[in-house]
Amino acid sequence: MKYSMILLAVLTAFIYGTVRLDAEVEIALEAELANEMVEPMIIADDKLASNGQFIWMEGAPVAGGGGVGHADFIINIPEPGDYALWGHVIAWDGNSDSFWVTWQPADPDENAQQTQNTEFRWGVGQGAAWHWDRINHWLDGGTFDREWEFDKAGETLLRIGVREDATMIDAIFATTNVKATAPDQANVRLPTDRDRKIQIEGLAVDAKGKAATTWGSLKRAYQ
Ligand SMILES: [Ca+2]
Ligand SMILES: [Ca+2]
Repeated sequence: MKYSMILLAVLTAFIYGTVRLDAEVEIALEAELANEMVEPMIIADDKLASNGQFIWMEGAPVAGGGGVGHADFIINIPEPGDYALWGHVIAWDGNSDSFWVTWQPADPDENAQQTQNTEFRWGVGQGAAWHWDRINHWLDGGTFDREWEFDKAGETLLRIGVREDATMIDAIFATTNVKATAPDQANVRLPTDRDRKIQIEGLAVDAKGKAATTWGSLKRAYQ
């Protein structure tokens, strides 16, 4: 009896330790594999981008412009919890360094391009080469990293909306590591072949097992 208790304690510690090691959910997405895109958000080529492509509203840096078009991503999160997002981006200057970001159902079904709600305004870290930037909200009183709380596992809808043209996004990384403020700490990665396969096929596989998907009206309209 005593030994079995010890064994149970050791096993529990082992399992707990193993679970803790694998605790963070990490999902890597290609921007250009969005479930739906609305122009003038479009796909463009760049040899230096992951998978050779990125998305943007085409435009000249320095100049203004933007405010219309978006990309939608259905992200199937495997467990409830708090999530952070990182974007692999280029932002040339102060006129080309922002997007609107909503992630339902943690965020409401709100069209930030219409409401101009700064809660959903992402001030993208500037840089003329591809780099990671944690998605923040750029409030009038300062810029703060965002976190999204989901009550249950399942489908979520991430929308990246154009705010300023010429801002470029190549890839997105979602993680339950909300503490990390630097890309290395967050273990960010560009999508692998496997990530892309999951992104392309995941929805179809899931849809077979369900009567309807929450955002079933979304199609891969641009393909
Ligand atoms: Ca611009
Ligand atoms: Ca890409």
